Amino acid sequence: MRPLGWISGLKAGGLKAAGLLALLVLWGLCSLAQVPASLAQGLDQGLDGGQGEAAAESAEEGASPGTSAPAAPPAQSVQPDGTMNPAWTGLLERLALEGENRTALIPLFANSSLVPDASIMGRKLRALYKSRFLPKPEPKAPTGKPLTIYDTWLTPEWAEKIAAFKKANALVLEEAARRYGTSPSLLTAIFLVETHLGTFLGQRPVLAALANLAASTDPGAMLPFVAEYQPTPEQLDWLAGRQAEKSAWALRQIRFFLEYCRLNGFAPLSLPGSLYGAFGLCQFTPLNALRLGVDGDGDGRVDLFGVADAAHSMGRFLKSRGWREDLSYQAKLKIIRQYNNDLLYAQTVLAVAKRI
Ligand SMILES: [Ca+2]
Repeated sequence: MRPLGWISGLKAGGLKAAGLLALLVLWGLCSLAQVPASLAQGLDQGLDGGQGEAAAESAEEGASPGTSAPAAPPAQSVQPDGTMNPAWTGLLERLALEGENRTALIPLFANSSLVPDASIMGRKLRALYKSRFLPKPEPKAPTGKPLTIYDTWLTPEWAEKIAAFKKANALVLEEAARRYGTSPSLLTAIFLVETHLGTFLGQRPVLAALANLAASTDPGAMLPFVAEYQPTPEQLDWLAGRQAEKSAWALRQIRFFLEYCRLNGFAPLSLPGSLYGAFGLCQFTPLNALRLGVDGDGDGRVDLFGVADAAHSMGRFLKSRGWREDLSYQAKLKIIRQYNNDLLYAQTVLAVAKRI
């Protein structure tokens, strides 16, 4: 469930927006019995509000190629002197305090694809500031009329791509839909809006996004991102509090992500994700990948970049929230908004699902 994709997709369609998401539970390879006790406790603590964090994408994200397999991230050579950037030192200490093996993490964090980037937290805080303290502009179509859905996806070009996707994946979509009481069209609509049917999976490693969020603990470093709004001291205090929350959230997500990779045989730096560390066709947070991930194709691992596993996992989320095809429009809207709270997002998913 983020959003990497959908905001960026809207940007690609010439529109701007901000979005949110949310999810839960556990199965298949990812049973609690396989998860270390300290992590299992975190998994047990209810809804991952962070799905929304992951979904609040920046329109500054660009597209990356990819289909059912993860796109390879950019250069991953070890830094020239073979050492870890000091920007990660504090983060590794915190991860060690949480039970991670610091020595084992050093080679990972010495990888040059983990580039320190203050703008990841900075953009997040700027979006939060605007949402909290500035009037929210009403999304409008190019005609100037208020939007009721994002019609970016209802073009002949996308209709052709959607039809091809549904045809190519008909069996797995139908199986997942039958198992979880949803429809191939709804699953396809979510994949479309989230990641352009898996062709827009993120530009940086999941770990790079999460590491930068987690390592961002200095409020002073965030000032350049909100200075133009001339925040008051009280507003800056509020932002510092949010920054601390996001950092702690990202630290937990790093642990969930490393566990997801361990359980499913992925190299942590091989998986691309969104600006906020969501990944796969439906843009699950690492926590939700652990809790909801399903090995839909029975190959022994949960690969959320594959259509079968993503479809089953997404279906599982929908079923967990009470989805039935015979629900009213409003009831369906409510469930989709539990995945991504943005109203236009939910309206768009349902509108697309109805038409395809
Ligand atoms: Ca699988």
